[in-house]
Order: sequence, then structure tokens, then C-alpha cells
Amino acid sequence: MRMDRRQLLQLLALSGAGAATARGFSAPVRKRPPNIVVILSDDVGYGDVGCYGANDVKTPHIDELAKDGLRFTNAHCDAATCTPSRYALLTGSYAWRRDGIQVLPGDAKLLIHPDQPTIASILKKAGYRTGLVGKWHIGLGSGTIDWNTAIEPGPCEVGFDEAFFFAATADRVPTVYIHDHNVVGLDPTDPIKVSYRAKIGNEPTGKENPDLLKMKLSEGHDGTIVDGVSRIGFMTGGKSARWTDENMAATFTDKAVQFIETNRDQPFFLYFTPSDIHVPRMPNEQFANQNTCGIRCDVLNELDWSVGRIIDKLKSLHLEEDTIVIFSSDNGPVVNDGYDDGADHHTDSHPPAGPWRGGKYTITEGGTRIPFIVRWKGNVKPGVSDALISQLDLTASLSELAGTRVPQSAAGDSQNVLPALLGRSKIGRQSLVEEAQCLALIEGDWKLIDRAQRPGTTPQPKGRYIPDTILGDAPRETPPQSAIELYNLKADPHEMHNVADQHPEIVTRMKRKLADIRSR
Ligand code: NG6
Ligand code: CA
Repeated sequence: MRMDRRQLLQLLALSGAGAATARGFSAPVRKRPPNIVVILSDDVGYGDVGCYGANDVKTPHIDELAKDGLRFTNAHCDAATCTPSRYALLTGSYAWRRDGIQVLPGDAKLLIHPDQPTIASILKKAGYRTGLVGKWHIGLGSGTIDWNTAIEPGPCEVGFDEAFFFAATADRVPTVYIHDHNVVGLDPTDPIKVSYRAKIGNEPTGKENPDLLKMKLSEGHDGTIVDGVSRIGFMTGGKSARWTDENMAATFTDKAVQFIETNRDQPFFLYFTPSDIHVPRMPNEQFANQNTCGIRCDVLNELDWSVGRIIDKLKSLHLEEDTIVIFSSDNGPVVNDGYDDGADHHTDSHPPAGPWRGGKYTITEGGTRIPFIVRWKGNVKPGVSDALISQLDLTASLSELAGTRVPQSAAGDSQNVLPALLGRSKIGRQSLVEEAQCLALIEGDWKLIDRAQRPGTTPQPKGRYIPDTILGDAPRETPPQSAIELYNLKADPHEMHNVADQHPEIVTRMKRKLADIRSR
């Protein structure tokens, strides 16, 4: 659905954009497009925050966004893991269209070609100052990375004016921050080397020296020990540049707040991607051991605190009515993700996926149905929306909001759902493909899981075995898996009753549609 400029202006006028609502008079057109803050948290499930039903953990700031904004109940990230999900959010293209867009190691090449438009480059061209703060995880460079010189291409080559980030995940080496192109705080006499193949250097590893760990590992994660935690992969050098896990949330939040402060007088786009609540869960001491629901809830509090600081900064700069804030997560929740941090003992009273089955890695709804809140004070009417939307749609929708266009042939899977995002329409997209280790299609209340359809065009490795961990409120028994499964999500939100045999015509229609979307 494309709106022309006139329709957009009408929509903004209708939604109160440009109106000095607090003072009770209205101007028809905004002086400038709104600032955009996208907060993309890591591994936060549908049921993990108060406004989506969590009781045992308090998330007052995220809840405040929902109270003042629009809370979506049928919003999706692109995939049940981080890399494909983040690739899709930034490019507006389904990640499964390309081979190799799977969880990347820390030394992987950049997945986005500098010529490929992204939401950041589109907004930058439209006059926005664009910034990334947080986790990146879609690769860096175009070959073997030398961490001791300028690392490019990276975020700054695909649309970000400035970037303060780490390469992959908090549990992968190298455990250092990068500012634009360079590792922060690096001592040139102690160069960094990284390997994902074999041990490098002579520092202890989780495998050889488990006695040195302050957090035990349960699977993988037996590489170099940094800050008492063993990581995936091996590194040596860069001692002065290594982060302290417990300070990461404050470091990123300070940078994000600084970005807002510095760019207060011009339209800005902040892509803020905290590492919370991904493993290793290492809350700062002010958040540690605060919850009956354990360490996952402690890091949820830390994330909530980061969100609160962003809201406070916007408030203190009087930018709340000039800034659209979107809060979401990159994939569904996980409890034991490779470290023995006790999180698995606390899911009874705190089901992280809320009403959905599964979580991170799974094709069932817990994998990609995530919290998604849009707040734009005075412009988005507070409420709840059931519209089907995807993070893929941010590229087209936010471009429209910024008064610009997605370049021809870019972001082909991104739909303009701006009316739904602003609460002016209950209708989002008609259908959506979900990705885990296979693909599924959602259309209305129906969901077709086709286990033969795998991401990419060449066969993918099966990946690690993902138990059907019940993280949500779904019944404990595990329904049998079939090659084709059809569920009516309205009647059967837990995806327990495969009705493919009862509805062969729906199966045929949806299989055709999935094939059609794949071939575009
Ligand atoms: C997995 C890691 C997991 C996490 C995930 C990526 C193991 C056993 N598991 O391979 O801990 O790092 O990759 O998470 O090593 S994501 O949110 O970035 O997709
Ligand atoms: Ca993630």
C-alpha cells in the first residue's frame, strides 16, 4: 500500500502530527519529520514484559511506552534468531531469500552490500542524522578482518553516520567495542587476533580451565575466557580494549542518550540495540539478585532501566512529541542458551513467550511473535492493535513517515503499514513468512508450517537440535511434527492441533502462496 505525499500529509494531520496538542492549537503540517528511535532488544519474549502479561518482573518504563502508545499483539521479527532478523529489519528483505544468513560468528563478512539501501541510508538521504548503538551481528568487512586497523565496510558504509557497537554477540569474541571503524581503547602494542577455528594465543579457555569460570557453561561457549566467562571462539591481545560485561548496559545507554542530546536540533534516527537480555546474562550489581524469577528477570530490569533513560532524555529535551519510539525484540525468548545461570528454574510463574509455544530457534509462534510498541506522544493514540505487522515493514513505513521513498527495487518485502503503526488503521499486512530452521506462512488466522522449505537456495545444515522447550503457556505435551502442519491460530494459539488433513484446499492455497512469495 503506497500513499502519495498528499495522503501522507492528510494522515499526519489527522493523527495530530504537527499539532501543538498540549497547547490546544493545530497546524496542518509538521515543520520537520519526527525523530525515530528504534530500540531492538535481544531475545526478549512476548511474555517477558509487564504490559504483555509478565507479573513476576517489573518493567515500568517499557510499560510506560505501552500506556502512552500502541501495543501490537501480532507483530513479528523476521526470524527466530538474530542475524536474519536484524538483516531483514535493516534492509526490508526477507533474510531467507539469500544463502548463509544464519547466526554469524564474530569474524564474519558484512552481509549487506554498501550499494544495498537500508532504513538507515534511506533516512540519512532524507536528511536524518543516523546512529547505531549496541549489538550489530550482521558482519563486518569484506574478507579477513584485521581488528587492529580500520574495519570496513561496516555500519558506517550502510547508512549510519556514527556507530558504537560490538561485532556479533556478547558471548562471541572479540569482546571489544568498535567506534565507527576502530576498536575502542586498543593498545597497538597488544594487537587483537581472533579465530573461530582453533585456539589462538595462550589464554585459558572454558574447555581447558573450567575452574576459572565465574559462570559455568552448559553447551558450546568453551573458547577464550574473558571477564570470567568463556566465549564462543578464541581471541588473544586487545586486553585494554575488552569490555566488562556488567557495565555494558550503562556504556551503551550513555552513548544512546549522548546521541539524542547531540542531535536534538535535527531529525535523527537512533537504532539502539542493547545486548540485554542475551547470554551471558551479567547484570550490573544494582540489578543482580533482585527477582524471584531469577537472572533473566534481573537483566530484564536492566533493559527496562535503559529504556527509561531514553524516555527521560526525550522528556527532558521536550522531544516526546517530536519523536516516534519503537520498542521490540530481535527474536523470541530462550532460557538455557549455553550457560548454567539458573534461568531454567524460573519459568513456571514467568512464561517468557507468554501465550505462545516455543521461543528462540522455533518455528512455532514463540520464535517470532515479539513485543512491539509504538509511542509517539500526541500523535499515536494509545491502545492495542491486532494488525499483522513485521519488522520488515519498518523500512517502507518509516521512509514514508520521513517523507521519502524506498528506492526502486530495494526493500522488496517491506510493506508500508504506517497507518497501522500510527493506530489509524486496524489493517496491517495480509500475509507473512516466518523463518526458523524452516519456513511458515501466516495468512489471517491460518498458519502453514512447511518443514521442507528451508531458508536460502542451497540446503542448509540442520543446525543444532532445538528441543521443543515450552516457554509459554502452551500445554506441556509436545505434538508430533509433520512435513506440513496447518494451524488455526485463533482457535489453537498453542499450535497443538494440526488440521492439514481436514483442510486440503487451504494447504494447497497456502503452499502456492508461499512458493509464489519465494519466487518473487
Ligand atoms: C548459538 C549460541 C547461543 C547464542 C546464539 C545466537 C551455543 C550453544 N549457542 O549458537 O548461545 O549465542 O547462537 O543468538 O553456542 S542470537 O540471538 O544472536 O541469534
Ligand atoms: Ca537475539
